Amino acid sequence: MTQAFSSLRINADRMLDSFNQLALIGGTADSGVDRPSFSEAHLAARAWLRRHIEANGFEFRTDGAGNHSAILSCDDSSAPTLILGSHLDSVPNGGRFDGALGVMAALEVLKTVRENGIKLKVQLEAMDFTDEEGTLVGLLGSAALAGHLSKENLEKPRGGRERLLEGMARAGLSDVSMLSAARKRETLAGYLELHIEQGKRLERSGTDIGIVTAIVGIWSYKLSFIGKADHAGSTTMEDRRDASLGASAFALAAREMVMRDFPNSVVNVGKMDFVPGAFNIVPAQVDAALEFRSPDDEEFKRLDKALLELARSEAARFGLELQTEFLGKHLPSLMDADVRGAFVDSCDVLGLSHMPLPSGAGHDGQSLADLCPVGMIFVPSVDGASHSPREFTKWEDCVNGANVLLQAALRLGNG
Ligand code: HGY
Ligand code: MN
Ligand code: MN
Repeated sequence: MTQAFSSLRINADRMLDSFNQLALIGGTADSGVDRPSFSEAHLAARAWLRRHIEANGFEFRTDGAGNHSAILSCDDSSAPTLILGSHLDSVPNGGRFDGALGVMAALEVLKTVRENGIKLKVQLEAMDFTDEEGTLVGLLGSAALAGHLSKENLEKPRGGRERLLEGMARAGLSDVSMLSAARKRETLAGYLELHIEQGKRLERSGTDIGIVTAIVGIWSYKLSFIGKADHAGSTTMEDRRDASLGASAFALAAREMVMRDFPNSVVNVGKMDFVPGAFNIVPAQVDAALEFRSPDDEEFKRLDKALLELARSEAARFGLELQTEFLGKHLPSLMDADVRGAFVDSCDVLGLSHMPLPSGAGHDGQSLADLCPVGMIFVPSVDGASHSPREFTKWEDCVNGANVLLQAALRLGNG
């Protein structure tokens, strides 16, 4: 059956049209998007998606986590579901391809399968997962669907409990609904995602498609360096307990330590909030958003210990107190070998070059990897840019990725 459909292709113009419509929602002047989870722009994008799904004659579904999906049922109502998807939420002032391309390509696959009257042995579901980016929690919708979400995750989210409650209220969701979204593993046939690479390896090697081998794990903390507010003019330099010094020294030292001792890992201090935060007050407190990533569980434990020890020593160096708050973790996960094989076969049928790639970015697939077979493909990012309005992928590469997604879905959906 799949051989018969090897010449099938998605409708590139139709996908471009829906992609461009979506990119306007929360679009920024420099052709990026600003759609943080449950912001007005993100809610507008979700509403647009629902209208688009229903206008195209698909059954629309949503769950207690606010995941939105289009359903293309097969003849056997008891058959499991193959989910294709990604996410519509973005980082603040991000790019228009991260997540959105995967959702539009997933929908385009359902449209192409239906209009060609193809009968698979699985239900197909095109999915937009809630809060993939972690503005609120991170991989929120996929973790909820997988049954991995805990009350703790919701009580201590990395975006702050207040923001999460406000966001959920805007979307008509709650802790209770979030925790009700889990699906049974036997209902899932697998999960496939097309995503931009967000790095330079495909572009540098001139390769069309990256076939993801593994997705890194991600741990998050809030580190509070606590000193003493004082007059910025009349307090001598020796007398200051300046919280900014500990936070800044930690950020520099963490980078050096990871580059020296943890070559497979990365560390990021993505935000520092100064309190009280004024020109003429010695900073009393600096809250730092610490995130670190590794492909290896064992390395995480060593890295976690080393970073916290470093934070304590840098705080002590400047006479500061240190408070740490653990804000969750996502485990590293391996992609499924059979799914990777289906992607390889699909690239070969399409005459597209491909290479195996580990993912330094987190993705919803890592929530589902212990529940069902999961696989991802990447398409090249120009200059590796992402999480920035500079994010760009050539449309022919987007179309290549969507065709590989289609061919793999036909292979895996045909049992
Ligand atoms: O942060 C990430 O790795 C992904 O873009 N959510
Ligand atoms: Mn993404
Ligand atoms: Mn992202």
